[in-house]
Amino acid sequence: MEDTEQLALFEAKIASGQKIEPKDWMPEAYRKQLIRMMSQHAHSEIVGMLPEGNWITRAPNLRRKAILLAKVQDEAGHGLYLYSAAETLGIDRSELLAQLHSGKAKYSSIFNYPTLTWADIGAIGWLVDGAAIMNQTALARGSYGPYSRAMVRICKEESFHNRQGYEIMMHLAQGTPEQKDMAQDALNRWWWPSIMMLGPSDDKSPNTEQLMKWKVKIESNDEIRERFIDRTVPQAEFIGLKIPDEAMKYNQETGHYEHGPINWDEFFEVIKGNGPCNAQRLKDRINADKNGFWVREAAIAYAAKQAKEKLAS
Ligand code: FAQ
Repeated sequence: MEDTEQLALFEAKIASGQKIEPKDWMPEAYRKQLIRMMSQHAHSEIVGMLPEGNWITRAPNLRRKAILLAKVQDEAGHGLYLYSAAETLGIDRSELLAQLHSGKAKYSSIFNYPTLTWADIGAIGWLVDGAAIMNQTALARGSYGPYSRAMVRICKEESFHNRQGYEIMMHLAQGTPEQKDMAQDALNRWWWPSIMMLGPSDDKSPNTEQLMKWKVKIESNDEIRERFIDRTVPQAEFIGLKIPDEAMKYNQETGHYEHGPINWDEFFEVIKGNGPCNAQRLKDRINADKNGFWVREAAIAYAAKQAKEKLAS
């Protein structure tokens, strides 16, 4: 078939709500966009383990430690599903990881901020996982089969993460005045970066138009941001914390909150590599990769040995 015919078929499939599967014909631009977005997403999951991993040894009690360990492990699992899903597009994960470690690939801006107190672990679960779910429940309805299916399980796990984060914040907000201050301070520091992690405003988002046309993205960055804000502001009020935005107000007519200006200069600086922790995160990720080499080598050797024994029996 001619490319024009293939393209018409591909677009008709998407318009009728069918999924595109790895062996289906797809335009090169669709494949490239998906590799870009899915690999950035996978990198975010594994880099996202670092700021939280920082608190595993300092969790305030055994219960909190066990929950945090499980959460960080879940993020590694999400990275695994997403690298596997990206590989269905004909790229090897070693190449994707090389792009991350060389600083060429992006990962979410949010993970370039430091986790200074235990309350930051609460704020990440509540706000960062909360924002991630808003985005990912939309991506679960996207057109590329392996990506959208990976999102279903990831969203279920992120919902649990979101609740554990909110529960930490609730406890701190009901604790001593110092604990409440710690929760408020974490909210002050994580609010704006969480709003920004949903991507630049629609007028500054070059990829959205094409991605929405192909139903990879179902909603724009600003639409998702509005939904996240509408859901999160009442949650802050419920536990007696204040959103650090003097301009934030509820508009009775639209039924939505209106927020103050977002510092997009800060966002673009962070994604250029100039955020507070970019250099540290990259260094830690490269070390984690080096230190884990023997584990991967041993796992591969063990799998090969088992396969050989199975063949011989
Ligand atoms: N950080 O044209 P757009 C998580 C870049 S998972 C860095 O609007 P697009 C779970 C963008 O790549 C969090 N860069 O781009 C967890 C593009 O540059 P490029 C990650 C960003 O793709 C929780 C340029 O700006 N989630 O948190 C960011 O249409 C706790 C122009 O932007 C995903 O990756 C950013 N925040 O929309 C883990 C979801 N935003 O590539 C551990 C999948 C934009 O052209 C602990 N991705 N850029 O050079 C998406 O939904 C989309 O890619 C967006 C961006 C919405 C992130």
